[in-house]
Amino acid sequence: MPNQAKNVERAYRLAKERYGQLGVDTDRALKRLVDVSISIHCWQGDDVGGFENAGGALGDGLAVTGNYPGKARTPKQLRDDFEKVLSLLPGRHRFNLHASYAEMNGAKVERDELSADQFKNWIHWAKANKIGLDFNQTYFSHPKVDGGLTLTSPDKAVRKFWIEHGIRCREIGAAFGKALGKTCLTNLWIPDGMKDSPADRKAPRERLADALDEIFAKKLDRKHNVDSVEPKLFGIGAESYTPGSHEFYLGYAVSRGKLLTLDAGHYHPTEGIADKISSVLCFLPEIALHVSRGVRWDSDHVVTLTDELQAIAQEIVWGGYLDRVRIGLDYFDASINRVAAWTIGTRNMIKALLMALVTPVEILKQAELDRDYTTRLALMEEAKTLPFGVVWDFYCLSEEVPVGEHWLCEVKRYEKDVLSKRK
Ligand code: RNT
Ligand code: ZN
Repeated sequence: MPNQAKNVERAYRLAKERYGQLGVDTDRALKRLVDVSISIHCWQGDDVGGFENAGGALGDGLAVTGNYPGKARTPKQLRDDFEKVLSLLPGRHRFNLHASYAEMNGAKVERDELSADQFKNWIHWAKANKIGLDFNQTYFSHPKVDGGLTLTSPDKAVRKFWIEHGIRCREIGAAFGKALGKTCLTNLWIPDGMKDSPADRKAPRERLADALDEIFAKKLDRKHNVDSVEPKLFGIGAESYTPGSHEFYLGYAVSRGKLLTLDAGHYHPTEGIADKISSVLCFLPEIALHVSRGVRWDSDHVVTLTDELQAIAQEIVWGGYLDRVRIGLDYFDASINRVAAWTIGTRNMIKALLMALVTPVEILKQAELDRDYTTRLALMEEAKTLPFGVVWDFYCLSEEVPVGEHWLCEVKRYEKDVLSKRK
């Protein structure tokens, strides 16, 4: 190990010099990066199961495939697994909970009656680990989902139940923010849609807008909680119509002062979210992201270091938007070790941000202003083979987390000692 550290440091000195020739200060890039918190989704740890009822198949537009052993079955196990993940990540990150991760402690509380009481262990744990919490209403995996409909249901009683749930969750979010001194993002996504062509596209959208207005009626201190709405194109069983579409929620967010959550899997298969970032940030002070990887559809594969991921990171960094984009992850793969799935995806997100931070973008932007598109393209391509990996290794070393593939040994050991013993 000491040898490895020495080598990484030596390589870093050379890399720093190389980047310096292009006007990039790698030390400064790392200082910026360490302040970026990724909101890591709890649901990778247990296949979006939650703790309201034991097990329970998913549905309502969501599908998890795979049965790798060792998934977290209790809140304590999920917390232990996530602590393991945190120990493998440079930087300080957040945990993103869903309402279905409430802890009932023997007294079942319905979703329209939830309060911070059911989340006190989460708050306590977050405080002890000095991490922030984010939150989500859970509008799926529940008997009150009315044939795939929640806030858009024509049944008033169904809508009322889910409106109340929305209200309760915002209050829980505010309690998180207040207790932890870190603003909570409460993100609202509903599965509502139609399998086949609807006769009325208008009424469900009008019902949704009204329901949202009721949910958001109470003003909360923006220091404690901010709200976001998450559009989608289609889901399994909702292939023909989604009332909560991109245009719907963009209009809603702009007119009501809400954040918009761009999920990388929620658009047409060849449509990325990177180009949407600077567009919507012309009109919204802040947005949220669900960084994901769709393979042929919104399949929520583990985030890998794709061109799309790099494009997202470039837009955030090169646009100077690091303070206006709440970066969150959203994927779930049950076919591999779940602690590894979390670690791979999050390390990739951080890597992509670092890559963007050490690109000589000022030179690229100047070439563009000079209409010298030849230089822009040439340098963009050369930048791809700069010694980025060395800077990444040095970052992990200085953050005292495993360098390179060494994190995998720790996950394998954890699997052997802990995960494989779970029944
Ligand atoms: C579904 C949305 C939503 C969920 C989570 C579990 O398509 O992306 O964000 O994945 O709420
Ligand atoms: Zn999402």
